[in-house]
Order: sequence, then C-alpha cells, then structure tokens
Amino acid sequence: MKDTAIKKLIDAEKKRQKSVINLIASENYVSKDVLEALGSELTNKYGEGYPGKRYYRGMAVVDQVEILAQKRALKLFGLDENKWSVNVQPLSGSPANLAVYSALVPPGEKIMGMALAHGGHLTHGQKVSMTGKFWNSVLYGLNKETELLDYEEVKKMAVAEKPNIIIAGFTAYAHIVDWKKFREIADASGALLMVDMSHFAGLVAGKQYPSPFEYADVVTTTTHKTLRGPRSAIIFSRRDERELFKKIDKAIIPGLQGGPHFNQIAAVAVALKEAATPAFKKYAKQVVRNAKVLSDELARLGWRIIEGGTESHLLRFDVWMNGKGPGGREAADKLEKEGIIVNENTIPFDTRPPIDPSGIRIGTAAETTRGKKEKDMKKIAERIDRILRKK
Ligand code: DSN
Repeated sequence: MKDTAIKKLIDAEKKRQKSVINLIASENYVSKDVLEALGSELTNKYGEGYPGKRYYRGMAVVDQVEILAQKRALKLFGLDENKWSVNVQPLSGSPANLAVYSALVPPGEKIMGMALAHGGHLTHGQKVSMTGKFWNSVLYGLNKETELLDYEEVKKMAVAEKPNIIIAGFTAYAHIVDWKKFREIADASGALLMVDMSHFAGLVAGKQYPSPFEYADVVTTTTHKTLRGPRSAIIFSRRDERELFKKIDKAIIPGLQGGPHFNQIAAVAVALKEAATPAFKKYAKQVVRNAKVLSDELARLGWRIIEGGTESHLLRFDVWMNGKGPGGREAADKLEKEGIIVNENTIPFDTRPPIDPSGIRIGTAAETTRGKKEKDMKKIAERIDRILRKK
C-alpha cells in the first residue's frame, strides 16, 4: 500500500487485535477469504436495483454474486425459496431494521420492542433513535425479580397497545427466547412479528439456538457477530399473499439506499458458505460452552450475573454491586489497561446512567474463533476478577 499513514494504522490495529483478549459480544474475526472478497474489485461496480432489474449496465457478474448470496442465505437457515424471500443489500443492521419499519408500518403508527437498558437495541424503538421518532414506540422490559422475559407481561402490553409490529431479539439478553410465545403475543394483538437475530444468527446457523423462522414474519440479522462475516445485514421475509418482501425490497431501494456494495455482498456469501460447514457447527457449540464456563466462574468468584446465567454467547454482570465494585466505565477501562476488551453495559433497572452504567457485557464469539476453550475461560474469569478487585 502506497498510503503509508493508513498502512501504519491498519498494521497497528492488526497488532492491537492480536494482542488483546476480545470479549466484545458483537465482534468476531473473519476469515482471509472474507477479507479477500471485501477488498476485491467488486467495490468498483454500481448497480441500483435487483438482479435482472437494474438501472446500470455491466451487471452480468455482480448479478450472479447477489443471487449466490441470496441462495446461500436461504439454504443456511433451511428456508424454501418459494416461502421466504431474502434481501442481502442492507448496509448494516440499523438500516435493515429501519427498512422493515418503513416498509410495513406507516409513519406515526406503533412499533413495540425491548428497552435498550434491558437488552434491546437502539433501532427497536428507543426514543433517541429515528425508530422512536418516526414511529410511536412502546418498550417492554424484563421481570425485576428474575431479570428474564415475562411473556405474560409482554402480552398484556401488546394487547393493550396494539402495535403494528413487535420486535423480538436482543443485543444483551443471554437466555433462549421462546419464539412460539412471541408468535402467540403477536397473534393476540394483531401485530406482525419481526425477529432481529443479529447477535445469535451464528448460533442458529450452528444449531445451538432455536431458529425463529417457524414463527416470525420477518427476520433481520447482521452478518458480523456470531455469524462471523463482514459488516452487513440481511432481511428475510415470508413470501405469501401479504407480499411483505415487495414492500421491503422497495424500502431498501429506492426508499433508503442507493447502490449495493457488491464487495460486501460477496464477502457475506463467503461467510454464509463457511457457516454451513460442520466445523462452524462445532465452533458455535464451543462459543456457548465457553460463555457458560465464563459465567459460572465469574459467579463463583462472587460477581452477580444478570439473568442468573447464560444460554448463548454473551452475558452481562453487575460490576457496581451497589457501590462494592467499580462503575461499568471504570471497570471497562481497568480491563482495557490489562489487555481485556469489553463494553460497559446497562443492567435491567440500572440506577446508573447509560454512559457509566452498573454492568459490563462480555461474549465469547471472537475468542472462540481464536481457538479458546473452557480452560482458557476459567483463566480469563480469574484475570477479570483480579483486575476488577485491584484498588
Ligand atoms: N453495536 C452492536 C452491539 O454491540 O450489540 C449492536 O448494534
């Protein structure tokens, strides 16, 4: 690379990534093949529209790239192309979710998602997000005692509020979600059911987390978390008489986006193929095992694990413990100084502000890619404990 300034920064970041223990629950390390597709000449091509229906010429090759990505996405999650449609053009998770609401919910009408502080996402209708400004959003939370989803409470809210769409799927909820119950809630309130499986898509692909496809109308996912692809997103929607997919395709282009990023779509296709292998299934299993060991060890060392444990790739724990420990920000700083990278995170019913909350969130997707196993998790938990208790 001739640009020495950027080259130096890329090398520095590469070195940083290699030298730390990365416990950011939403990050991962992609394969060389994914990087190669991302850095390819496909980035030079414009092509608004969809395969066979474009506004540009010279599309013969990139149309094949997009079709291959679509086919692999459907195959990975066991979907029949006559029953499900897929859009691989969203640039990332937030625009994907925005596209779904734009397509299916008239502005000013109601969406219902989980509060961010309890484990939801900005784009599930938080008031500071456009999704909470353009639409009238109502937010559900976790049960105060169990810190788990209380499906009866969610149902009561849905029936009273009658949202157009209910969003299930989270960024910090560690337990397995009962998709059937969410379907019942959506049916009882006359809402569409959207599942945002961004965090656990790789676990669904690797058969370590229940698939939401039997119950959802729409499923969105990013491709760069447990799925271990490039930064991008996919929207799946049911192909039936409601023709949701036609509205979603139109919301992406011409509604929200311009030309697809074909290099990114190719890299997604590569990752989807990788995720269909037996090795990936083994990986997904190890991710969940590692998270469980980390959670059990931290609990054994005296830390309060939110929700009482984990059934997925992530967990949150209370570092503040009513003033007995550091705040979330201080905890994350202390860990970073010693080479352990996490993010500070709110815990349900947090008494501290989001900028310096009571908890930290950790996940095992990235370190499992680097070959870490249960014995390594025990050591990591001990290191975390030692660092956080140091005055
Ligand atoms: N930033 C992602 C996460 O960390 O979960 C969600 O968008």
